[in-house]
Amino acid sequence: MKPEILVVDPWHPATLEALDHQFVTNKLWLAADGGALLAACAERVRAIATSPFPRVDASLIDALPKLEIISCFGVGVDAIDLAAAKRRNIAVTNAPNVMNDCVADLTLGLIIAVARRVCEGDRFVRSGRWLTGTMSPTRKVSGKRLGIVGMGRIGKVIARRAAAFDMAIAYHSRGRVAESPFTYFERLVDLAANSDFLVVIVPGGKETRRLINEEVMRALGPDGILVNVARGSVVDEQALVKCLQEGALGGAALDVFENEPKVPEALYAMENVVLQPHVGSATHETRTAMGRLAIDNLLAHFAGKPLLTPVI
Ligand code: 8YV
Repeated sequence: MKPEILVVDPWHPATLEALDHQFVTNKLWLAADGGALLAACAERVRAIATSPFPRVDASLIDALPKLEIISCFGVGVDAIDLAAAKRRNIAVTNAPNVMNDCVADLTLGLIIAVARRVCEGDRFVRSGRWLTGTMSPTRKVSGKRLGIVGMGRIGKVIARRAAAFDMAIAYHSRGRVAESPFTYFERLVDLAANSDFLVVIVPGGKETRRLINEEVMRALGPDGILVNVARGSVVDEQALVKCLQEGALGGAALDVFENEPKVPEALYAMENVVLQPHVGSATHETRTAMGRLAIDNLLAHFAGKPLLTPVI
């Protein structure tokens, strides 16, 4: 008999198909009455399949008495109440590593896009403005100072790519990373003051909430560029808007926002800002690999084998 699971939100389509094949699936986001669906399947559901976006809180976990495992289609588990899961001895898995390349690729793309004003150049051509003028010069990327906030799995891959652009790389992390060849700044504000680009790639959650505050942005300065590919919660969005409006910060490239998919409207009109709809991992190749890993964790659990990528 196939195990019965609750799928909270729509995963990548091919992965959803594979889930349907391997499990009896209850799709919460499709239910007109979510509460009724939960009540109907609660006694049978042994796993939750979720992504980093919907909240898997204590009330959802506690509504499922037979729950054994939560598998997350993504690396960030800040939306899952890990303490509630732990209390019931429920396993939680995520999908790390397989997205490192794509998130790092997009990060370098965003650095170039914002510094070289790639999106603005595209708008310049499409609107016919090139016919009557030339775009003003932009800013060089190669050889500049890159500050990385979070020298974890993805931070390291970003650094590798940036090294090919002859960038001077420094970082701030919870602690110095053993054997890292890059300059370590104990204080984030000092890293910001010594960076042309500041890339944010730390996990979300309480510990990193609004880590990038007004002081950090002012230290980065009027020529500095902030790139956030982590979580919207890590940046104080109001302070960001204010610093950009005042010219205290030179520009920003943002793949994530505090209240996704809502983006502060003030950012829409700023030419020195590049906006993306949280697509760091959103390539066919990476989403397929993430789906495989998320499903393999479920299959390992139900086969009584060790989990591939356990969080707790
Ligand atoms: C999402 C992400 O997983 O992995 C994360 O933490 O934020 C993304 O890669 C992805 O958008 C699918 O929900």
